[in-house]
Amino acid sequence: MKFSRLYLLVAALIFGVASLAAETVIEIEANDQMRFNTAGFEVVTGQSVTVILKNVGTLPKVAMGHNLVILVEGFTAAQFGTEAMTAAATGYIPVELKNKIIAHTRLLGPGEQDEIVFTAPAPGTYEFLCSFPGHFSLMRGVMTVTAE
Ligand SMILES: [Cu+2]
Repeated sequence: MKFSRLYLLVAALIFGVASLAAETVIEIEANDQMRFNTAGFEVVTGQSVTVILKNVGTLPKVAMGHNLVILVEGFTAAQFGTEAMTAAATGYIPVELKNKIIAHTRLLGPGEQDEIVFTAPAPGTYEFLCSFPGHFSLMRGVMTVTAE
């Protein structure tokens, strides 16, 4: 009896450590060539995900600002990017599309960075983009969420 209790305690401790390790941090760079340095990344459903976006360019924000917008499943970067072009007042995040967003950074000027934290949604593929006007044709990618 004592042994099995100890075993459960040890198992609980190991599981606790494993849960902490399930957090993941993704770093993505955006540059003056209108590119992210990755075409996508993979996370596990239910995981706490931190995405850090760094604008490593030097061009002014009004000419080459970048953000990162992760969309709900089934809504495409092209759909969002097209509508976002006219949403300058809200940092190219259209208010009417808030329900299509899982998470987004703010719009970054040169040398700036921002991070977003969210829980990885259900397994599937989720498009992300930079919604600065005209950037989505090159600045887009896919977040793949796998099962546990
Ligand atoms: Cu951009």
